[in-house]
Amino acid sequence: VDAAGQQLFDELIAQDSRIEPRDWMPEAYRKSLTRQISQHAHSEIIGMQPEANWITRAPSLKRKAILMAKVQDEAGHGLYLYSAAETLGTARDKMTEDLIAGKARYSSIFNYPVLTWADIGAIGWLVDGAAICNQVPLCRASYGPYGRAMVRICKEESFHQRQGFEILLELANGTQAQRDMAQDAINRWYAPSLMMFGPPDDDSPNSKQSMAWNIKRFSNDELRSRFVGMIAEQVRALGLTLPDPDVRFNEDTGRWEHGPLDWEEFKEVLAGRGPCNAQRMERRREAHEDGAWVREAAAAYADKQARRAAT
Ligand code: FAQ
Repeated sequence: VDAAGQQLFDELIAQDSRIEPRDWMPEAYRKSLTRQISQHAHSEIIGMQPEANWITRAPSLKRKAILMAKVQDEAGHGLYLYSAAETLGTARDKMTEDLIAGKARYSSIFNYPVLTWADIGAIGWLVDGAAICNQVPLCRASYGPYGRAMVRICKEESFHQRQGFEILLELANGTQAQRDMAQDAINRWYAPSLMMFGPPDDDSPNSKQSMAWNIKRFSNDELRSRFVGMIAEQVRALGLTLPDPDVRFNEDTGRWEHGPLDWEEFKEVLAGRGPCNAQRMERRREAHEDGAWVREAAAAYADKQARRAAT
């Protein structure tokens, strides 16, 4: 341990200042951040799949263009986050290898199937909504490159959320069949979106240390409760309902409450046994193999440029 480095690090954290890549930092801080940021990057990249599958089936040219732009935004977020993670010393190739090998985590939410067009609305509204709730506080994360990346990402996510809400609003104002389709999508995406915030506080091994390091600012349950309050209000504008009779604002605690979640299902999904885990991983591996020639060509080009510059 570098005693002077540790002291400076502790002071910066105590002042709620930022740690930058050049600064000394404890190995455990570096490791935990690399873990969280790389998982976040993988989620953005795997998260492209459920929506990309619907680009050809979007109901109009305008909807296709909007959905394509959203999926491209997710790719951008992924690349941005891999770059942030790389500043901690792990190469992007290594992170990708870990993902391909099935050794790395990505968000549980992307292992659920997207069955109808209304699901694209529900994903935008609920999944991007949960992402924003979780990520706005991360804009103040103590690690500079991560916090700064979050600022831009949150701006784009807000736009995605509006996009999803607007799809649901149009369906909610449509025929009975369209309203039913929207309600069904909300029913299926509600619980998985609440699980995006991670396990309950008493079962969240990383929270305490991450909060002490000013990476996380709120606990998993606190953020989940905020999100429930947000969607409980918004669902009324849709004239639809949340599939949870226990949602209520508790005047005494000042917090929103929800019914029990199936944490066994969450564990199954994390263990790789969710409805779409195998398909998502297979598709990601295929894309990696199919893209090999692009990486080789880019490397050959960089080599050529370097050789030219040297002569
Ligand atoms: N899925 O001790 P904690 C998006 C793991 S948004 C899978 O509470 P922590 C946008 C956790 O990693 C989605 N694994 O952990 C988009 C840990 O495992 P480990 C991505 C989960 O880190 C929208 C273990 O459980 N967002 O992509 C999940 O303190 C539409 C114990 O948990 C982020 O990644 C889960 N839901 O808190 C894209 C946000 N929850 O590593 C496309 C940044 C927990 O010890 C389309 N991340 N685990 O083996 C975070 O805020 C945190 O990492 C949490 C978890 C809150 C996810």
